[in-house]
Amino acid sequence: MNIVMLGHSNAGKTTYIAMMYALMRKGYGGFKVRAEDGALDRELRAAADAVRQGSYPPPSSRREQHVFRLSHGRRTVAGFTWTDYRGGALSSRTDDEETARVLAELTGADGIVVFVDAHHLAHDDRGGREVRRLTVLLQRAMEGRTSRIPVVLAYTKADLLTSTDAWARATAPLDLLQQSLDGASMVRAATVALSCGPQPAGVQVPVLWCLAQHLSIRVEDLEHELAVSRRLAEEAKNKAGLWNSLVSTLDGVESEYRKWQRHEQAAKEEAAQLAPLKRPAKRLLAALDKAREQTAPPVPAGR
Ligand SMILES: Nc1nc2c(ncn2[C@@H]2O[C@H](COP(=O)(O)OP(=O)(O)O)[C@@H](O)[C@H]2O)c(=O)[nH]1
Ligand SMILES: [Mg+2]
Repeated sequence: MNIVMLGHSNAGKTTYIAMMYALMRKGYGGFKVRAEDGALDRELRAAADAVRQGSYPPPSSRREQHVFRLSHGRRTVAGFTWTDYRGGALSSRTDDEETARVLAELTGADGIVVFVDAHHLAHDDRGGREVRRLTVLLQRAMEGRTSRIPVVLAYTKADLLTSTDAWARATAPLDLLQQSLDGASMVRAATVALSCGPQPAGVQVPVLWCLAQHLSIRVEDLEHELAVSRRLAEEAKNKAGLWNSLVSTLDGVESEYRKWQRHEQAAKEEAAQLAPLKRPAKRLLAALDKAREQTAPPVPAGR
């Protein structure tokens, strides 16, 4: 599972990953996230400590990919990577090659978290123009999708926005993006207000949304495949008989008995894949509900 962070530089991506890691490492709703790599573990924890004390990570421009493991109790639920996508693709001076690269990144993703700087949007007119490119890129990436994907729109630096008025200004430029995400049949969209500082808020929502929805989609797909295999097995079983076997052998086609066995085997394999996923998927959704309850919605009342 690959989750991609997308957002202009200074939106708060690096800060988020540090805070998210520190909080999820301690655990939430029974789930824990751990970096396999000890150096990464230390780096992210140190960064989170710094953020809590009000100093933020130094900017960097590399594409970084962190490898994490999600566990519940002593069981590993899933491995996932978290990609900090920092290219020039969001700037106005970008070229086709860079655009193609970010589109490929988004197309291949299993979850996307879009970061927008709520404070910047509320207080600087340039913010609106900057999110336009983000909107176009995401719309293009979602257009050709054939599989479902969780997408989170995260308003960062929510702690700096104190009035409903400021929120209205911050969210207005994202109206179009919000609408197209809500309307896209392949997208499971969520919106969240994030504070990553001494008093963190909403931090669990993006990661839990992506993990819970991705796992649920996987469960639904497997349940569907299992139902189909079982039906096909049943149909073949009813048609199987000595006469059919004989005729099939003479005609050189697969007999109903063979079909029955084949679909039975497929069903068995699908059921085996499904069983260990069902419970964690359900529990993740419960943890997500709890995280969302504790978060103030970014959209002002009355909209
Ligand atoms: N007040 C506040 N500032 C934040 C928050 N998150 C990030 N910042 C600020 O935003 C700046 C850029 O953050 P960074 O994580 O480096 O952004 P990135 O370029 O998207 O990785 C930091 O230096 C912080 O000053 C937040 O939740 N609240
Ligand atoms: Mg950064």
